[in-house]
Amino acid sequence: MHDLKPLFEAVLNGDAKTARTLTEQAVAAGVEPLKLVNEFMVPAMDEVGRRFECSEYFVPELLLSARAMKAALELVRPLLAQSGAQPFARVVIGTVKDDLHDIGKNLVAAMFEGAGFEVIDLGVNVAPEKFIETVKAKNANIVALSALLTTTMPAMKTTIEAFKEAGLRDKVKVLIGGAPITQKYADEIGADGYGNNAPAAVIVAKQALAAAR
Ligand code: B12
Repeated sequence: MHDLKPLFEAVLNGDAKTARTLTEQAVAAGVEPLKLVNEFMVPAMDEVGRRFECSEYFVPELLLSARAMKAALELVRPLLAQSGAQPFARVVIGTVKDDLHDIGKNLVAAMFEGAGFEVIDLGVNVAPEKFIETVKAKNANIVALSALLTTTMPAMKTTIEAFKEAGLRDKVKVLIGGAPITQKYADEIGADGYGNNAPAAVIVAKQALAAAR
């Protein structure tokens, strides 16, 4: 049996090269891709989240682990798609209109992927219409909006309003985040959830989905 603890450690330590190599080797040795994700990569990101929560890890470590996770997932994702494994849920994520900050958003996207969500990342400066179009086309259940500027925060409200006008507000859970965002703001604009870091994004997404079921 292949010893896969080093894969867990490579993701936890943010060693993308080793994470990729070990994943390649495990796949070649016939280890089931879903097992790699569920038993080694996701637990590693859970541990990263735990360390972040108790200030043992900070943003640089989070970014490195997220990058290692992405490097390993890139190899596994096509295999998972082939095996017909259903994603936990589908998230459309993007930084709102006129905002070009994407470091936090990328981290949130990687964390969602790590937690088994299918992620459609629209990038930065995303107009409300683009979110709507993509949610429709992909039948997504979650929209995750990121904003880092006080001047672009209102675009979150505009996006939620646009979902209402399109008659789609009941079909998706809208989560928001970014440095200037607060729970109070989320409540004010009628978002379904707010998280102040990437692991929290996954937790609020799961809570929002559970509340809808
Ligand atoms: C890096 C950076 C840039 C880079 C962005 C590079 C990139 N590819 O992202 C560059 C240089 C391009 C940039 C440009 C500008 N920036 Co800037 N930037 C920053 C800086 C230093 C760090 C942001 C960052 O990446 N943080 C690290 C990440 C990991 O944290 P995060 O984004 O907050 O994300 C975490 C959480 O918020 C949460 N989260 C994020 N998104 C989401 C989404 C959901 C759904 C959930 C649940 C959670 C969640 O999870 C993440 C992970 O933990 C901040 C300062 C700061 N301390 O925030 C200023 C800052 C945001 N920028 C600022 C400004 C003013 C600008 C400019 C206007 C500067 C200028 N005059 O040109 C431009 C605007 C460009 C534009 N139109 O967007 C101001 C904003 C002030 C304000 N109150 O609005 C800040 C606060 C700096 C300051 N103190 O003045 N910037």
